[in-house]
Amino acid sequence: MLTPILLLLAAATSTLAAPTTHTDPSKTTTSPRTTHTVVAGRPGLRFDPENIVAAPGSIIEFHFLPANHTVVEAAFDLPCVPKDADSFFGGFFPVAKNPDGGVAQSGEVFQIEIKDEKPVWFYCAQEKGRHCQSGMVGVVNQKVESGRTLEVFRMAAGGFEGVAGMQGRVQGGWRGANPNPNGGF
Ligand SMILES: [Cu+2]
Repeated sequence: MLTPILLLLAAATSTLAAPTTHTDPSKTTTSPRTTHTVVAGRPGLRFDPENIVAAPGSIIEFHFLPANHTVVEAAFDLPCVPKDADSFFGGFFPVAKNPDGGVAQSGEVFQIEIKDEKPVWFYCAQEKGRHCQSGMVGVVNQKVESGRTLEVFRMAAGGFEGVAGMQGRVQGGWRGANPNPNGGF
């Protein structure tokens, strides 16, 4: 009578263990770390997704569509200016529209690493069209229970006077050739 019980236990154990080894190949690149793709410039002046949950150690990879977007780190209380002198800034990414009507994106991406579980706020510093005020903002790891949410940040951005980039210096991340041209598309 003992043997069937042991077999059942073995079967149950292997079933439980299986999900822990599962990885989603669509969320990885050549790096073993998780990479979250964010597309800047979908119609409506948005980052997509704009509300990201990312574990420490993972990478956020920004892809850029026409016309000329960027990404800058902000503080929650000042939505459309750099957080400080060390804010990440990807530079601007001018991209021409695809004459065939298909999706065009920059040949370069900007990656940041998520170092801890603190919220990371960001915006587009394109002044033509007032992208930040128009709602082109986003967050990694917002804490909803704190009341400091993406919607509050977006509302503050809408009434913010002025917008600033980082004067052409790319910093706080890696900008280079797009390793994942189909990411997010
Ligand atoms: Cu923009």
